[in-house]
Amino acid sequence: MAAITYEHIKTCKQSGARLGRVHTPHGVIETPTFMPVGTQATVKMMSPEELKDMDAQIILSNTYHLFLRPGHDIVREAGGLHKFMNWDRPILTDSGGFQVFSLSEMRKITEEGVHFRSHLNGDKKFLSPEVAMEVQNALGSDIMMAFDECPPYPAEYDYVKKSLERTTRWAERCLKSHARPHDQGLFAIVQGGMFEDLRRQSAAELTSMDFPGYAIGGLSVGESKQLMYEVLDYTVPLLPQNKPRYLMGVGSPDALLEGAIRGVDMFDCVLPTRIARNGTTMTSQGRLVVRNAQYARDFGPLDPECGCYTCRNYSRAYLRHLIKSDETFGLRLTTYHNLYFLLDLMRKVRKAIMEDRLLDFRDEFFAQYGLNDN
Ligand code: PRF
Ligand code: ZN
Repeated sequence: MAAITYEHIKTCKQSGARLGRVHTPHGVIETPTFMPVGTQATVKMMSPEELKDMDAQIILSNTYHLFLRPGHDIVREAGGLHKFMNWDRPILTDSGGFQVFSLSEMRKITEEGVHFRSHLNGDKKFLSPEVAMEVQNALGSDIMMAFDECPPYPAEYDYVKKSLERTTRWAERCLKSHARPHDQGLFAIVQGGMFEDLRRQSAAELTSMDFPGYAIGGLSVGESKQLMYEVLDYTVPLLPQNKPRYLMGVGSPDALLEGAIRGVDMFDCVLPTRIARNGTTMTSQGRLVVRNAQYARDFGPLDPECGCYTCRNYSRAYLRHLIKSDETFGLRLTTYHNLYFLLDLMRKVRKAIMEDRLLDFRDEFFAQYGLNDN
């Protein structure tokens, strides 16, 4: 039995979105799903109990960060990432291919891999397909990502073509050096920038190899939402029907809806947790900056339509006070709410797919939330 399998439940007759289940060694994920990000082996501000309480089904963590600190040998010695961080549900780990480009300095990319300096202390480091597999095998994540290159945006056609061809060769090396295919599923990452023929080439090369799932990388890198949706329009249909599809680094409510409508099953993004830590919240009426003076005497809940712990127990005025006073409890409460909001949105998406009404649901959602969110 493969480590990761996709069970298709139904396709929304109105939108074409998929309702499914991804089976993993640590349990089942109902899709479409949103994955909270726990870069440093913790979802910032949240305990595993709180994540379970809001019904997070899977979280994401990062090879790049855990490789640099504390080091994958320590996580292996702890008995793997699940035990280390006390999270017994599924974990997906990104490969470091993206983070090394966004975080490290003086990186040098060669066919062999990427030489870079740690953003923590300047130490010389090296990541390659083989190292990314060794680290993720040590972490023991349920879903591992292939080591890829995410080209910047905009980028020249010739650069993007050479880059995706290297990403294909790296994916082959990942498959070869993956030591635990029986209990860890390795997903490939389709690149190709904003060029249709290059997305086609990348998808063809990667789907000719047998990965248990496929991700779409290289999006949400500065292009417009409209362009991202166009790329999804032609890229998602290139992916196998019988395997999970994951859109990397995308998590605004509008993109979750538009992605699901186009047949994406999994999403992750730091957006809800990051904005929560500066006092910005997502509500059924759109974004709300609870720090703002206008909420000083607002004793109602953050979002009257939300059933989360924060909204059931605390007022906007109290949240504003905590955040203005630099009390971390305030950031825990806004983080809890934002994650709950997106997980709840995905529950509603799954229900709408079940009822063949996801396009109607999208229109109803936007009528309240407003367009042009980022
Ligand atoms: N590749 C990897 N991780 C990623 C991306 C990618 O292209 C993105 C793009 N938005 C986010 N995270 N490995
Ligand atoms: Zn809430």
